[in-house]
Amino acid sequence: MFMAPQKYAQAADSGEMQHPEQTPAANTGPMAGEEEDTAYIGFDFSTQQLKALAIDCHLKVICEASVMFDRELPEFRTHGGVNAGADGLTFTAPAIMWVKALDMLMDKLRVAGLDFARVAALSGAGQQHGCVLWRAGAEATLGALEPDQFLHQQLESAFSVRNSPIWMDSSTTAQCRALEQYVGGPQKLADITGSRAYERFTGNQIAKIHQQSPEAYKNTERISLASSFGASLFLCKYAGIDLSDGSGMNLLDIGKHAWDQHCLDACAPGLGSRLGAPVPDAGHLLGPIGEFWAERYGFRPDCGVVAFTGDNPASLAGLRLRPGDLALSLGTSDTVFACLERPRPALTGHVFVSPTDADKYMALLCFKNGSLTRQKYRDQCAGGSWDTFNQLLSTAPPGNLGSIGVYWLEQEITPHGSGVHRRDASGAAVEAFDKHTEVRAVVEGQLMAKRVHAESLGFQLGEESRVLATGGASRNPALLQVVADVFNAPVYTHDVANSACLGAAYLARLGRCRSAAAAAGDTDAVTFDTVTAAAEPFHLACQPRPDAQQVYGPLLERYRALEAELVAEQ
Ligand code: 5FX
Repeated sequence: MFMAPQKYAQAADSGEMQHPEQTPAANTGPMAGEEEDTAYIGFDFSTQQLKALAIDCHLKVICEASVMFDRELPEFRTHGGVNAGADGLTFTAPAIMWVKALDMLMDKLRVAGLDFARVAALSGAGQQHGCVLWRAGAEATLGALEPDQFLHQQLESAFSVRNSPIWMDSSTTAQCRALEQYVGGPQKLADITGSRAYERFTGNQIAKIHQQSPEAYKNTERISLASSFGASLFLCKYAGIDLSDGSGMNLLDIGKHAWDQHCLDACAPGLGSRLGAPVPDAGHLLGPIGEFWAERYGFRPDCGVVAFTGDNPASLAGLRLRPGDLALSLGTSDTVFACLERPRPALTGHVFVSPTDADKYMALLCFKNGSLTRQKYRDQCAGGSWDTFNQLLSTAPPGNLGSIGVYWLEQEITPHGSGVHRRDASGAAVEAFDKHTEVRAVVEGQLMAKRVHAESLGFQLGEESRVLATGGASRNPALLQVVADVFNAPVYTHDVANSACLGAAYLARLGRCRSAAAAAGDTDAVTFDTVTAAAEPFHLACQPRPDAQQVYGPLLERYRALEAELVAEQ
């Protein structure tokens, strides 16, 4: 059936396929312990910039600010916020740059009119996996910060390793293989920590530092993730590592919520004491903000610091994903997050403790071949026009009459594979498809991969499941219809910019309100759902076709088998 993009628009206008929907936002105002003007801040120590956003107790954004590392801190000579090593594998960023950016960001927030005395609690997100090594004596420095000086002047020599390894690093293959061998193989490691060994995961990075710079390691009194590093700056003492972000280290037993001694031993001696105990629950109130902040910026002395988490977990919180939901971020590379009740760690993808409820889990899958691959086929088959691409997509019927393809133009990480592989309806390998079959095979192949890998990690689609699409391609209705059909679930969109900051601000509210309720003897009154009930609703973008399961059920099985065959061959 051909359906031109205009038809989709008409259908949307007539309300047939697309209408603003979802339960109306709950009209909640201040909760226990809040005033009408109470505010929360969420920070995001991300790769290219440091961002912050403040919300009021109606969850409305009242202030935003950011500092771009390359442009505003050129003295650190970063490119995209990172320094690349000559080997092409090593990627670092100077922790002192993040500190200096925080000095600048606080001034921007003040200039933007944020009254810090309104802030009842703050939390934050950080790029995952990267770590900061604090030199012996650094906690004493943190505890004695002078309010009349910048943070960066006082913390210049607080780090035993100046350049922190970050998530883009892939220089630790030897350490990864050693860790997997030490614990009994890659699946065993995944069963304990939620992931097989990955180069960017912090345990492997620490093992490399210990092997290559033993003196620096010896002189390290504490190791933080980017997230707990941010929290430590505000607490003016070391903050524990959040369970969800700590799941990206290959060190945490995600079932027991404790460091796994075997993994610690495999990476470096004395590692447990350098990491400190992980924080016990999601949205955990660590304590009040340090005196430095009250004196320098006018924070109230009882402003709470809630454990910072990773940027992906914070985004999951910002999107308020429920069990059975799946978020699809369609960007340069595509990312999938999902809430899991019963995880099944696999050799592909990651299982983390959930950032919003530590009894649950989240899945994270990164697909390198995302937008750039779609664009390549737009250029090749549709003369560079998304309209023509959508028309071609709609010309081929759902299920593509049995033709499927795997388009790993870049070396794919989910799963590990490369090359372009096409199969016709009989399963025979073919060299080429006609244009409309090619376009549909690209889109269906990418989406089937997401469903197959999410399900391999324990994700289960249910009656109530929703797919939440974000990122550039989530504005393409033809593509969203294929998402709805492949997942056999309604697709929603949401214009949340800065979902990590927003999620962190929600977690700040959770930590603060839960502790106020507990102090009043009502420990169970506050959950992540109650503190976010007033958030902006999502918008229904499209519903699956009635025959979606019939069409894609068998195709998904064929896709799964094809991927397995290709991975085995490579
Ligand atoms: C997730 O595992 C990643 O490595 C990245 O998404 C980083 O968190 C980006 F900051």
